Amino acid sequence: MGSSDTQRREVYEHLLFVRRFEERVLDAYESGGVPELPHLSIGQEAVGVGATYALADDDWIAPSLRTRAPILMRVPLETVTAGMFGTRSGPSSGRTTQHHMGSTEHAILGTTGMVGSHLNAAVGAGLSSRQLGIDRVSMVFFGDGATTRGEFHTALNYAAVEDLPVVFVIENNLWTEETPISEVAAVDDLVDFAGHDLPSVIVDGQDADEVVDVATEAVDRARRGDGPTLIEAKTYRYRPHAEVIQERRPKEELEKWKRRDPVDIYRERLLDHGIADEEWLEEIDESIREEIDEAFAFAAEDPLPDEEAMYHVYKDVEVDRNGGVVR
Ligand SMILES: Cc1ncc(C[n+]2csc(CCOP(=O)(O)OP(=O)(O)O)c2C)c(N)n1
Ligand SMILES: [Mg+2]
Repeated sequence: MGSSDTQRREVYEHLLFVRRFEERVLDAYESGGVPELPHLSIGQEAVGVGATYALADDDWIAPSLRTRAPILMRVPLETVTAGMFGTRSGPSSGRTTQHHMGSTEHAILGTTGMVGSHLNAAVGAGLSSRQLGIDRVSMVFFGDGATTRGEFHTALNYAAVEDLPVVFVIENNLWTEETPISEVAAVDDLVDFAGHDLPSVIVDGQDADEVVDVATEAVDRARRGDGPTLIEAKTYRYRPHAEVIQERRPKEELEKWKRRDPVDIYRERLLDHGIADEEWLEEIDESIREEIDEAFAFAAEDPLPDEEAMYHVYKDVEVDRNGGVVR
């Protein structure tokens, strides 16, 4: 990565922030306090952080259900945290959690519960940039599972035919829920779905510098008007698909990937290159933990949405204000 020491420290801060936030979410979930079911990205942070780092603030991002990094890098922490608790300061004032959230203000396209459904929305954002003559690249993150869906192939094809400014980022964590992607994809490397006319690249998704480099090249290409790129980041999640799902992946596989932890890799690099010292690393960790604690404390006090928030969403609304249960 051809960037300055300051930029590298920034990348590390983002990596650690996402890690600490999700650890805190897991902790809160396990102690019974999060209404939203966590689908954690712990282990995959370098993909979201590195690729988002390559974008300008107003470039569009369409995250997958698991991509937390861009949301945490762009949206105020209190909004995201309140979203998990379904309180009034969350996205849409408590009508939705943060799981599929979008925010026009932060150039984040909301996704839906349907795997792959956001790919064509991201291509549409790229098309609108081109039609309007504005310089806004569109980057879409999705899991390996989405590459078996029709939406992926429609999106790739249309973006390639029209040379749209879109960057496709596959977060290939090798599993689609409890199925190994190798059993359901007709190619070994998912970039092979790109065919001949669409540039594609495989990247080590555990190394944020490498992700920044390939994403920067793809974003530059999109900005020049040379069209889309497909990036396949090989990565792994440390947690089960969602916290209610029993872990069935081989223990040795998980242990192997943990030895290439994205936060550890980056921390060691900063130390080896004299970009940071232990004291700075500890200070950053402490201030991140404090910031997250404050956001959780904020959400704990944040009121539930007004009953009116549920009008035109559910029929015959009844809100139990003590438990916040909507019947
Ligand atoms: C069309 C569709 N089929 C099935 C599901 C249920 N489902 C939710 S997430 C998921 C797995 C997605 O796997 P992948 O795309 O690899 O993303 P990852 O969870 O690994 O990040 C499935 C099957 C769904 N939401 N939508
Ligand atoms: Mg997957």
